[in-house]
Amino acid sequence: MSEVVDRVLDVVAETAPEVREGLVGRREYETSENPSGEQMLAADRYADQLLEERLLAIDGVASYASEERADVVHAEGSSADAYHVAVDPLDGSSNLKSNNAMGTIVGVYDEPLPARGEHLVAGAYVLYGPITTMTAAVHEEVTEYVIDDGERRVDREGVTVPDDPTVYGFGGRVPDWTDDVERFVREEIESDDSIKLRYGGAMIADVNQVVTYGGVFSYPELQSAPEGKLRVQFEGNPIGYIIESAGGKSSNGEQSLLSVEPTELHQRTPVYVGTTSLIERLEAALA
Ligand code: AHM
Ligand code: MG
Repeated sequence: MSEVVDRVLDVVAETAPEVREGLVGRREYETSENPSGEQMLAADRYADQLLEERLLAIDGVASYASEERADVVHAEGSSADAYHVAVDPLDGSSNLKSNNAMGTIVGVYDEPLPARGEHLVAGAYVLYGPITTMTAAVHEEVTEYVIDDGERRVDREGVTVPDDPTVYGFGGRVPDWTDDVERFVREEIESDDSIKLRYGGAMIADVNQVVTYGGVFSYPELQSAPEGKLRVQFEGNPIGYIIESAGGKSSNGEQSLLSVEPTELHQRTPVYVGTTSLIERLEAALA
């Protein structure tokens, strides 16, 4: 297992500088939509193609699924105990227009997709910020790497989500929040003068603030979209796995994101992740 996971993380690190450099000149929208009905950028497609080709070439990877393609792509002749990789090639790509942060998300599952997050053996995200970093959870240990010239160099081992919440970011339009979500934000977060708003429109960048400072990131249930916006396989599960491995908590409002039973590859879910005590209070408020 470890060699395949290591190789996946190496390939993602090797590819990250190319994804980053490829952003230049790929800011325009394409005519086609992704399977979630969202417009794709040339940059989304470019990152997806690079990652598909390279991850499927790894001995021990049986299949590749991505937010940008309708169906799972299978490797030829892989063994029954091989792994299944789910990728959001360019998370937060609408930030490209305004030149703000974005990420790449990867989940390595030991079951064919769609699968519950409990079948993850590793989760990782690359953050294209001022520095390109990768945060990876393997064997429930979280490590932050700096990616330099396609190599990952350990920057911080044993990463944990701080116990004292400092930042929060909730997606969706406030008038579209449900009453329970709005009440929780008003009464339990905004009334606490040690917590401040941080919302940048790219989950990875916002989640990395929560991992760094403590707090909560959410794309919640909405009145117009009870399942929210983010997808179970590509976003909710890998981020839930990383946050839980770092001692935080993930939830769909009722239970751990990792326990959600998916019936469709592109299924959506409300996402609440962060400092354990805050997510526990949130689950109580939404119950
Ligand atoms: P994407 O994967 O298509 O980029 O969509 C997911 C992104 C998240 O990174 C982010 O949290 C959310 O969409 C932002 O949505 P909004 O623009 O509605 O705030
Ligand atoms: Mg995404």
